[in-house]
Amino acid sequence: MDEGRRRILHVDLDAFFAQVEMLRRPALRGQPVVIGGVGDPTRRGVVSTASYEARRAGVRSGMPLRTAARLCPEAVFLPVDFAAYRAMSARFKAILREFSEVVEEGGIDEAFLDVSSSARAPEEIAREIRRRVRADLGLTCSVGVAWNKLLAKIASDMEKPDGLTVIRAGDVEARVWPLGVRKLLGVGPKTEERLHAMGVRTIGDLARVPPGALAGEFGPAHGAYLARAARGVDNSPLVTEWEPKSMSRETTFEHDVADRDVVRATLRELAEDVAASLRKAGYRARNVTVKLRYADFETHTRGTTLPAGVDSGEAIAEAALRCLARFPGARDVRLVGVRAGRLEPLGGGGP
Ligand code: TTP
Ligand code: MG
Repeated sequence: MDEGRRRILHVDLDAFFAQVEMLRRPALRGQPVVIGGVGDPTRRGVVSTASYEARRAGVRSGMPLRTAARLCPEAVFLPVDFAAYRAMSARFKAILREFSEVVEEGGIDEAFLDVSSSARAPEEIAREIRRRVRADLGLTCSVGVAWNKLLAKIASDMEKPDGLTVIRAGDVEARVWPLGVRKLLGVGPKTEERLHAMGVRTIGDLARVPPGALAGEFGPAHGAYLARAARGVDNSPLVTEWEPKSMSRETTFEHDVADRDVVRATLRELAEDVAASLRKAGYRARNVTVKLRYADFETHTRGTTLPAGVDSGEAIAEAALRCLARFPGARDVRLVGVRAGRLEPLGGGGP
């Protein structure tokens, strides 16, 4: 490895909720297991996660439980037990903190560690973390090692489950460029769609687009970010305090939009993304706010407070659509955003 002195690890538990359930029910090991909602595929709810056996049948996080049952009828369905996952997450994070003082908690089952100041090789630290997580918690994780967060996160995903992947200087072209653009931090479904429309499918394709063209398409800040990210360049520091106040998504339309049906459909998609982030981090939101920026850049928000915390795309979309109805109509919209606020942690602390 090279590119300066930074040594960053990204550690991510494999099929986290499913592994916790398998610890309690060893008979489930090796079986297709789907965690989500109340654990009944005939009732409403989406897949939180699925064991790798169920993934082989096409089951994915975020799809309706009903769809999962159709794809994988033999799967065992279980309800989400957030208190158990949160307790396991705390033990996992405590292990990681033994290996570095600089830890960024990326979510319930993942973290970045800066091990630059350690005398030991980062691969060796990664191996020991994997041993400890297995011995103390009975869980497998995947670890990525690189010289920045962007590449460490890509690396941890490359050989899942139970993988250890090191990206070294000179590896970016051969190992990162063939991957789809969606693997880059900050490339969501909207950006991916726009890149596909430009004929850019892999990270390598993106690296070959002149940075000026990306700035023209995505604006100077995001364009420059994409150009650097495609080359594996990322100097962002670890963020060591992590307690979110809100989670939000927004998108700028390629052309200003007058049609409220288009704005509504976009709000629904953004609400789904926000809801997935909430569920992943283990929060419910008591407040939903919609932001509209008009063609003349004037920006307004409308928010609503909910009687109880929500974390489903449907509930957030419904609140967002009620907010949308309170904006004066008939103006061209340039940007739309959804924010979930007043977050309440699940399973401890919250209701
Ligand atoms: P991930 O790390 O994205 O997924 P995973 O650990 O289940 O599988 P892997 O890392 O091996 O690909 O998310 C961690 C947990 O967060 C996951 O077990 C369940 C929860 N989660 C949701 O509840 N909803 C979601 O949409 C996602 C992506 C995750
Ligand atoms: Mg995981």
